[in-house]
Amino acid sequence: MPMKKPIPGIARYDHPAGGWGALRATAKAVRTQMDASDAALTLLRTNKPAGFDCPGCAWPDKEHTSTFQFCENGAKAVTWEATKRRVPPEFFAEHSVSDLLGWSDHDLEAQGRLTHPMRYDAQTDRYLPVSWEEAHAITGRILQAQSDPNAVEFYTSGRASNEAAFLFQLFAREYGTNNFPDCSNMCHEATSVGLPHSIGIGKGTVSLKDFDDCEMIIAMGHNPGTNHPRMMGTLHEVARRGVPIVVFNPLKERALERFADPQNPVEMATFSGTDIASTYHQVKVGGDAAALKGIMKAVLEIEASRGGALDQAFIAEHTNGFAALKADLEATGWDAIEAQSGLGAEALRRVAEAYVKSSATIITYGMGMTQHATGTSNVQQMANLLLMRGNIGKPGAGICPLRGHSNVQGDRTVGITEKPGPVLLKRIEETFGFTPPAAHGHDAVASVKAIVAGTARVLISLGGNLIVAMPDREQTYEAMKDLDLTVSVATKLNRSHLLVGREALLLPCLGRTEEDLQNGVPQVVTVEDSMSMVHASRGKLPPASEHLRSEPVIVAEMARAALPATRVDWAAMAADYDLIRDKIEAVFPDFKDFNARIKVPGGFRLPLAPTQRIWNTPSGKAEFLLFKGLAEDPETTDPSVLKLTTLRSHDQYNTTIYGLDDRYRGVFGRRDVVLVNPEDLAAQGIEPGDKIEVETVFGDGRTRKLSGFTAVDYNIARGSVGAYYPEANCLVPLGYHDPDSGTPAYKSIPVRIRALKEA
Ligand SMILES: Nc1nc2c(c(=O)[nH]1)N[C@H]1C(S)=C(S)[C@@H](COP(=O)(O)OP(=O)(O)OC[C@H]3O[C@@H](n4cnc5c(=O)[nH]c(N)nc54)[C@H](O)[C@@H]3O)O[C@H]1N2
Ligand SMILES: Nc1nc2c(c(=O)[nH]1)N[C@H]1C(S)=C(S)[C@@H](COP(=O)(O)OP(=O)(O)OC[C@H]3O[C@@H](n4cnc5c(=O)[nH]c(N)nc54)[C@H](O)[C@@H]3O)O[C@H]1N2
Ligand SMILES: [Mo]
Repeated sequence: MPMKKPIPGIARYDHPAGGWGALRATAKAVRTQMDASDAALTLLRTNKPAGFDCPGCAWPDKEHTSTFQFCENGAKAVTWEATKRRVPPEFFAEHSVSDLLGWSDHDLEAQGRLTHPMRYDAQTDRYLPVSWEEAHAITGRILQAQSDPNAVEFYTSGRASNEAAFLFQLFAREYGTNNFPDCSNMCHEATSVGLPHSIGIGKGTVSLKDFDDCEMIIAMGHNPGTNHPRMMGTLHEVARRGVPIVVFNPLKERALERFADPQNPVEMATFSGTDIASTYHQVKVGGDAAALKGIMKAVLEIEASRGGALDQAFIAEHTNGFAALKADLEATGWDAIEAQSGLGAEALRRVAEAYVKSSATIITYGMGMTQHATGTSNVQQMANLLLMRGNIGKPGAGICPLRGHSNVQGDRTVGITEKPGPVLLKRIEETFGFTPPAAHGHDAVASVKAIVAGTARVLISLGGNLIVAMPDREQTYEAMKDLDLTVSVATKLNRSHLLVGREALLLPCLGRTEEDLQNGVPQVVTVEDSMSMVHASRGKLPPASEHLRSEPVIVAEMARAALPATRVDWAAMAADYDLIRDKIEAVFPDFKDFNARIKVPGGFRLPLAPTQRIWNTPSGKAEFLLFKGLAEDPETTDPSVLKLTTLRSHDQYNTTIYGLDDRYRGVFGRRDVVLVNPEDLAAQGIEPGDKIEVETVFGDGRTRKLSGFTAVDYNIARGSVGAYYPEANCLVPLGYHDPDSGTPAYKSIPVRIRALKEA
């Protein structure tokens, strides 16, 4: 066999994930990459309950002690915020906005923390310092000048605390709009929209305790070794109990194969690890619905042949729609299931055998399931499978979406929703004495479409990097220039801040790690994790600059400036966050005794009716919901069309790029790669290491290309290719999204690849 030519930066990673590699990487990141402040280092070293909620992920904390020392990506998230580096006004004096637009995402954020409020000056093409008062006066003036409140978009990124998010939605609603584009719209909206129809609530139903009691886990479309590192401790324990963990993922993700727990002295001393997945199914990108339908069909076969596979009593008492599901599954052929999922009928039947043996199963899932044109139905198919055996509302069982940002779930809970229901509107009116708008507003896709169409005039962003996170930047970058105003509340500089409107304000805020004093009194904020636990978070570190203000204060001051006739006592709430929480409780009764209950370490759990087998659906029952056919994307008979999925590397947090390695996938020092199955490479006449062009096949008359990336032969399902987000976002059409949840189909874009001719 001819020797394979090496590809620069591409190697194999054969060690277990975690282990010494993670400890070494943590040490390196903290010391060199991040330039962490001394105070942050002390905090990480002590490994005591840190007081603030880790901004890294939304997985709950077991004893409520954040063990950053052992969580590589938690430590990175903290030190990235608690860096010594600063971006003062002198930085902006030196670099024009046009210059900075030429920098990489990594370089922009790596400059450090923003220190002063800044205002864009078109004459010099620079951000210049501005006082807080003047900045808010500009916002106030421009908002008051709008003839239609629906021309303003209020974007929330999921790091915002409950308190900041609650004030933000109050501001927007008193101003007169429900335009709430939200990072959730790019993330778990399919869960928020899909699960209420199935089980009556748009959230997960399991608690950490259920992982102690479960007899099987089905893990679909998530990569916890990188994105939910604290979950690895849980999976490691479950695997060591001998519980089957069945994985569905087009890529072989190292941490799902084998993991060494840095807190396990034996594994560390012996350089060993634990197998996590009991079986690993490399489903095709966009083949999960077919795989789920296959498993359900096989459960029905078992029921027909020997009985005992279905929980008949549960189905009869608690559900609707089973007969229709059964008829649909019986009418679905195995050949089609195999073709669409890329998995064999026998493999899916084995999953069904294991599933009917388990009396308590949890399904965990992430973006691999939601970011599809059928994201909402995909989520509902997982609920169907669970309902067949009564796996909701009993110990050790349930559905477990892995949320993204550390408070994305909480932001939704406290009112960030573009489609407010009558109860929410009534309670806001009763509590604050103004009538909030009832008409539905914009989600993320609708807001970006409105920016492109020119009907949106103002974008106010509470954190995040909206325009880089969203699809189709060729259209959106240009459209931003025409806005009357962009306001960005942020900790660090990113590209969205450089896409300035006619007026642009960059407002630096405290991060979660930093002490928040109001009138000398330390304030706490609250967050809700993936398992509906609400708890307090209290920053400890000294603020990065004396000019920073907290997010609740910034929102309250903006609101006061924009709403001269306001009914809300913004100043009082900004001075004492207990008062914000009193109002949250008044609007959302589930937060009863809010201030008292967050004093208990670990906080409290919001009520989850399905855990009591109470179904808040119109029928009062859980619903089996059909997925029509098997295809998640428009069907094509052209074998040269592949499905591109966009991925996070191990060294990034969404659009924040910490570094250029993706250690577990064996990619080092670069991100300009496209991961392709070797047979697909051969079929297209491409050699591993060739420079290629990727082109979207969408048929809306636009050309979307990514050129010059290197093809890497990779262990990925046939017909599927992978590339990193956000680089690949230029290939995602803004118009290609789940119609129910508005989630862009970031995880299955039809593309063609071809080798570029050597120049
Ligand atoms: N360190 C770190 N932590 C993070 C983040 C981060 O960027 N960095 N981001 C946070 C946020 S906002 C979120 S939403 C979460 C994201 O956490 P994840 O949901 O884990 O997100 P992704 O990395 O996008 O990829 C998910 C996995 O889906 C697989 N996949 C891709 N396409 C398909 C498919 O069609 N079917 C199936 N079954 N699998 C597929 C990919 O191979 C990958 O393993 O993590 C949060 N935590
Ligand atoms: N192709 C593709 N695109 C995707 C995805 C994908 O998988 N593939 N994933 C989608 C998902 S799941 C998500 S959640 C979105 C993420 O979209 P966003 O949430 O909009 O993006 P982030 O990259 O998390 O935002 C990073 C910025 O947040 C700011 N920031 C950090 N901490 C704080 C803070 O404490 N307060 C404030 N005010 N600002 C802060 C910093 O300025 C930083 O630059 O991207 C989506 N886009
Ligand atoms: Mo997310």
